[in-house]
Amino acid sequence: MTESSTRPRVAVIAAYNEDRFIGSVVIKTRRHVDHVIVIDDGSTDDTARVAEEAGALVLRHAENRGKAQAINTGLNKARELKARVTVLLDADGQHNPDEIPALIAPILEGSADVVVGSRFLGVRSHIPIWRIFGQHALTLATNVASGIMLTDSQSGYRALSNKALEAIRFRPNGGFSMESEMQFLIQQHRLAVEEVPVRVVYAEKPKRNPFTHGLQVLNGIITMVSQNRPLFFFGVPGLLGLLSGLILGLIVVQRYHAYQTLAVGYALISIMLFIVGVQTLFTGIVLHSIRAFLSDKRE
Ligand SMILES: Nc1nc2c(ncn2[C@@H]2O[C@H](COP(=O)(O)OP(=O)(O)OP(=O)(O)O)[C@@H](O)[C@H]2O)c(=O)[nH]1
Ligand SMILES: [Mg+2]
Repeated sequence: MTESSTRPRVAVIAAYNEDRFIGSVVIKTRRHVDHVIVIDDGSTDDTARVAEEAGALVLRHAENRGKAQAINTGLNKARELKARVTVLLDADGQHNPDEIPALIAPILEGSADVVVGSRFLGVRSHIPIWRIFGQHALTLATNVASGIMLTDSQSGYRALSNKALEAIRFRPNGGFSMESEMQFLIQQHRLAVEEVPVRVVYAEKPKRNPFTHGLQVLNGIITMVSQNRPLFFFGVPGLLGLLSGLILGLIVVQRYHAYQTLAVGYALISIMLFIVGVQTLFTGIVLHSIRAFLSDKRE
């Protein structure tokens, strides 16, 4: 037997006030992995006790620190256990643990570092239409911003190889944009990603306002793209501003030749667009160089 095949399969479940579901989720998950780690994130109900009684290793945050921090705590433990494969799934029963074997297969076969359980790949779940719309909007934003194309950027059902486990650490204040953040980390660390179809259950009403939640994720994506891909974030609008300034300037010159009158207003707008465009583009180039310099120093 090779050393890697004896390493454990670990599941990491972030849970916040999920005592109604966590017991059955842990029991069903234990059928497919060697260790189930539940991070109780300052729940005010019986989540920790139920999870422990169901056979999970429970780590507790004294107060609520958000999903990203909870998953970081769980991944630290998975690293300590030298996990061969780490599965992330939700505590509220929306993910079916019996799909774990299919989810981890590409990792055990060595073809992927990250496997995302996609709700929009072949298998149809009963998902409310407004949710599908919101999910696709966030996926489009995440795909364009990160450069990694997935059909479901927001799925919390994922599996990580040992290499991905070493690379993935979420920003402490990432909150609910951690799924999008993982897509940036996949790009940054050149991890091989695959998607596997999963079926989800939305039996209950959403716990948080989906609109506010969507905006929080979008805010996270904007922060990440400005930090991780400054050339894209500043360069594209800068180039657009610069080009529209140039085009408007050419129109002003053409009209001056035709009518011998200077369209002063348009001329000023064209100069302003040009200057702002050049400045934004240079901001992108400078930040990109600083980022490249810092990452060279880190290596
Ligand atoms: N650690 C931690 N986990 C959380 C927190 N809020 C939610 N979770 C967990 O993260 C997972 C996903 O959260 P949900 O609230 O179900 O998010 P969702 O599935 O997008 O939305 P719903 O349709 O409302 O279920 C669940 O396992 C929750 O228990 C939190 O503040 N801290
Ligand atoms: Mg949920």
